[in-house]
Amino acid sequence: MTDTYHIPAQLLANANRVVVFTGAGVSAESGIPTFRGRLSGLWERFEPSQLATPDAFMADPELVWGWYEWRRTLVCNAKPNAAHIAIAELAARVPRLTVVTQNVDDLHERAGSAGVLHLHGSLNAPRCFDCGASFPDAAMKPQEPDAGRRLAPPRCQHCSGMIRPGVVWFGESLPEQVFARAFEEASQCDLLLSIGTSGLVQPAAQIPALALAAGASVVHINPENVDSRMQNAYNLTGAAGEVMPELLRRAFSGSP
Ligand code: BV8
Ligand code: ZN
Repeated sequence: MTDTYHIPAQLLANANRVVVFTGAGVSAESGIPTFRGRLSGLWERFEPSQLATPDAFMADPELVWGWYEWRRTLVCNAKPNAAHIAIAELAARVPRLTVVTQNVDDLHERAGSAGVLHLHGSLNAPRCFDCGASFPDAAMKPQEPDAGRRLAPPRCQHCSGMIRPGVVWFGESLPEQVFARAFEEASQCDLLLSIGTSGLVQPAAQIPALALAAGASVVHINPENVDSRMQNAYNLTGAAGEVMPELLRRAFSGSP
């Protein structure tokens, strides 16, 4: 039985510039539902187009705001898991580490990662739909988690516009600088760890392929097998909370 960790651990031990690219799967073991999980997909009860678009918010602000507040409450009550912690530890093990996430939770930061690039924004950065003024998080009181609870969004104290979640909705462009920086790091890295993503949402999904095309190796960490027939692409099949600590142990055991 080939030891699937052997090459990924060697690549990690010798890497200079590492990019960690995460999706909803890295937060699954913290109890945050993924988008397409068979059991608890966030979309189970709603279609993306029904909730994660500006039109959906304008059509039914209370449904959309209530759904995001439910998700924000889940995240407030959740804890970073072993994968988030291993990724934070990795920063001290390699010369250069960049964490790029599609997730809107702050579990990477709460595990100790710094400078996380949030391609799709954050649940903790609400802003006025009309004038864009940011809305202090403290003013938002997450309700007890209830996916279907309708909640009227707060109003902006500058222009009384509706406050919206600080996330990137479908049909909205990604934050320019963040996206450019993520692409830059992916095209310059030796190794990209792609953790817990189905790779369906564009343009974020291009990032692992960009790294491969630029000559990096890519390791997919996912309980489901990701198609890695490409040269220099590897699979570590399993839950991130188990695989990541094991990968670091194999790569750095014996080093101080
Ligand atoms: C844009 C924030 C243009 C909000 C999100 C073709 C057809 C139709 C539409 C399009 C198209 N190409 C592009 C588009 C548009 C669209 C798109 O990609 N649609 C998809 C559905 C096809 N893209 C956009 O609209 C983007 N903007 O293109 O703008 C433009 C240009 C100029 C000017 C104006 C506009 C914006 C996309 C951003 C959408 N916002 N999130 C919110 O969170 O509510 S997307 C959201 O879904 C996430 O952020 C993430 O990106 C995505 C979910 O994907 P994953 O993270 O991968 O999660 P998923 O559940 O799918 O998978 C989980 C994985 O984890 C699985 O593989 C599972 O096996 C694994 N897993 C489970 N447990 C574990 C695990 N892994 C490890 N350990 C475990 N324990
Ligand atoms: Zn305003």
